[in-house]
Amino acid sequence: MPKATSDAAEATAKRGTTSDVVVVGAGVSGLYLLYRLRGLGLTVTAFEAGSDVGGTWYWNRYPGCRCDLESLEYSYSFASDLQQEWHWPERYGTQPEILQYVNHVADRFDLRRYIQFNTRVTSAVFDPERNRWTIKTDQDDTVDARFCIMATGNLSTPRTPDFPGLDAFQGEWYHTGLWPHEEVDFTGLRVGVIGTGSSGVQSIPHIAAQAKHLHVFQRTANFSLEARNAPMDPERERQHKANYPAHRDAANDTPFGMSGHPPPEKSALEVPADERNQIYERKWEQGGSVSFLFSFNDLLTNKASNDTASDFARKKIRQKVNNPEVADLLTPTTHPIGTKRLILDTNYYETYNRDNVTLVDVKSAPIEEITKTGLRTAQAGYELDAIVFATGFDAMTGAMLDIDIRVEGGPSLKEAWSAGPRTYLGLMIAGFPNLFMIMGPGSPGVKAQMILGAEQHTDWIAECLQHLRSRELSSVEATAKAEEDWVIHVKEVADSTLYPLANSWYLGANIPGKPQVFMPYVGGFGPYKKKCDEVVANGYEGFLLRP
Ligand code: NA7
Repeated sequence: MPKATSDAAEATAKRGTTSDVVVVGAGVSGLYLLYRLRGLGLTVTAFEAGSDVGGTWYWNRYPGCRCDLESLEYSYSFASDLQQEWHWPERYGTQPEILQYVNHVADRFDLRRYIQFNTRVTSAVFDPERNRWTIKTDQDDTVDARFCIMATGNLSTPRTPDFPGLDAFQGEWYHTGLWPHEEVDFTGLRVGVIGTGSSGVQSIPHIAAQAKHLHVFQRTANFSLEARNAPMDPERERQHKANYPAHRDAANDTPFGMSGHPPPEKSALEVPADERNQIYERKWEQGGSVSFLFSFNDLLTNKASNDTASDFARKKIRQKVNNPEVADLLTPTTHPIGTKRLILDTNYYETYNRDNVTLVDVKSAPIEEITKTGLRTAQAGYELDAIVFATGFDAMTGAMLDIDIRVEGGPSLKEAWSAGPRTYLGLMIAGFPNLFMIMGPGSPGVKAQMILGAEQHTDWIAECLQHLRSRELSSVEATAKAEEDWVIHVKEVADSTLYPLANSWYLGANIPGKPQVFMPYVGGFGPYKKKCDEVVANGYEGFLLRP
């Protein structure tokens, strides 16, 4: 692995220097920002809490961790040579492969030199007199910058529920989102996994294969489809690469930012049951969540249509799980399919047919405490040598709210967002000039292919900074009216879908006390991108540009 920390960047920041831009985070968004903004001749300082690049792919090292979007899509489009030369060995990238790719990008474009690693930004304060941000870190750096860009990620603040007793637990415990860099060996151990979202579902088959016994503590049964991962088909790769620009263009015009899935034209209720099931069966065989949800055009907007897809997926679960009581528990009943992140798995349900795996329902009998030797639910005690928290993240707002962001003499971001996040386009916040977000709440964010989203936001910001520079303007800020209208629009669009029917992290429902506001924009990546482009064409409509 190349040397992570750039001495030059560290020395520069410690001096209390100035920079045109400070970027917070060196995941896939932060790296492209560095590439793009350095290309404009701007000085950029980036801070990263981890010891290396990668963001999500740096932190989430749990066994079985893999992207749920196909690698040929989930990759950067900005450099033609890069996308032609990089070979993805499998249909879906594993965490180590994606991390290797992100490292390759950092080296190939010589981006490490601008990043100070092992450094967490603690505050960002804007001085309206000087139109500049002062950014401070936990390593005593102070940087004075014209612009601050939060590339802090949507799922980057891991959350461990505050069960009493964890401090006294005598075994080892882990969070999937903060996994150790060294391999964790569960051989011969009694292990408990808490949580059955993507991280739990991906890791459970791997942990079960090692552990002496695995208890899975499930609160909500989720829908999971077979990923049907496989080695990359060379012909598929050749064809995709031969048409890469067309694939990327097409992706820009789709709801999820993914090419190769023609939008369905029919409602699920327009076709007879036999034909409908054949379509689901075909999509099921293909694998992949976008493909399945694109079986019909109303699966995420019409409950009766969705019921047909949900029932199909429920039947599949029952076919795979031998014990009918366990199958019952694993069958989702609380939300329509697709309204929580649809999971892709390999051998998840089959894992419950193993003798060394026990499913525990912690909805009917919640976990009450972690004991010295395991945990106790309202019903029983469990002896465990290791506990894995696959309990998710303070999504979309957690990382930004962990930083003390404020304007001198004005409210802090915490105050501005006390009733839930408010943004214009998920790019800027009224009252916080020259502060940008990459895929903030109110943008498609997690609901689209994230690398495409990162590129689209970065390109938009880069153009905006160029616009300011060419007109000798020094600040840009979302107007309160534009923000208010956008917040209303994001809510209206969400309310026209089935998404709000699920207690999901899209809504903040997984964090006790978090305001429940539907955070991603679900009007589709294509329409969202068009809106961002129109705003520019109309002279930065909804933004105040100041000399
Ligand atoms: P998720 O999807 O938020 O899943 C977290 C899981 O942990 C979920 O099953 C939760 O149940 C469960 N959980 C959380 N708190 C508790 C408590 N207190 N007791 C029992 N169970 C609990 O996080 P992931 O890391 O799996 O995935 C996040 C995203 O990463 C994923 O959507 C992909 O986009 C990639 P709940 O459903 O809240 O009842």
